[in-house]
Amino acid sequence: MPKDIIIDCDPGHDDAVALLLAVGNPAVNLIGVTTVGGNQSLDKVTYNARAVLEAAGARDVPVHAGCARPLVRTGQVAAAIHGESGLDGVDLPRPTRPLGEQHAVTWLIDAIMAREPKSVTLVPTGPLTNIALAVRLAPEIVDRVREVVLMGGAVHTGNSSPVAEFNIKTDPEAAHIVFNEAWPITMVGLDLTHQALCTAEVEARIAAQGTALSRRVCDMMDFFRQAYRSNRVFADPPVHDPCAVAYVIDPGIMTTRRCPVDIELAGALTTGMTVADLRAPEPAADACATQVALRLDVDAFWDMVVDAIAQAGARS
Ligand SMILES: [Ca+2]
Repeated sequence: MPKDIIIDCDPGHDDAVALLLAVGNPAVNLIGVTTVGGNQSLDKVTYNARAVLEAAGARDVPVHAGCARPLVRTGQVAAAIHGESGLDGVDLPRPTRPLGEQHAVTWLIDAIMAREPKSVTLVPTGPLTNIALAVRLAPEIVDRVREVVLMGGAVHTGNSSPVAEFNIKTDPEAAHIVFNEAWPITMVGLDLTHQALCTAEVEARIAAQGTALSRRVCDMMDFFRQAYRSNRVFADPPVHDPCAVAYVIDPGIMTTRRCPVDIELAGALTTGMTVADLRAPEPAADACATQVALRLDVDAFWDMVVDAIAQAGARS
């Protein structure tokens, strides 16, 4: 049985690849997509999510727009990395499926509560605003969700600041809420995603598929590579968000370490840091609900992503 997942995202070049991995891999069933202001404004990322699904031939997947800004702070978009549109460098088809009318937060709650307990996995790949509001509005979802597998945070590094990752730094109060609930959380952070580099070799494998979708993915990756070369010390772009989907598909694709994680809210230099306590030996699963992802099987990851783009490209 494929696992039911909901991707809560802010596309975003790497969010787009996360959507394609979910659409093209038979081990997961993408029951819906929710959007949140992050990499760009809510309107832009919501349009991008719908356009990516259109390009992937996934017109049956509902999209609901959520929160336009963080709970407390002023949002800051990542235009240097993702461009003015949030998904610069690629020409995508216009979405044909209308945007869902319901707010993402109430849709998330309804979708979780309407299904069997422990059947829905939440995969947030943007700021955690929607998830935090959902859990405050309907705390009963904590016990109903199978697990939360999120892209965000980092144990040993940062990108939005020296020690904080963009999704968490954008809405640290929301992250604080989400990380302090009792549901199982796997934090797929920068320690891992910086290993998921889209090299020229990987891109050549995608290009060789020769579909309209594969050409669009290559356009996206070309822009993303240039953005990372211009703004960061990367020769190839780290494709963060599909790593979280990959963990849901096959947890064996990465090495994880169970440890307490909390979110810094009041640091002079460290606000938005995911403070992971690695001092003690690894706790048992029943003693600690959070784990952090550390090592990626890079070859297996790209095999999975390349194959999903081929599957989605063949049907679109
Ligand atoms: Ca994202």
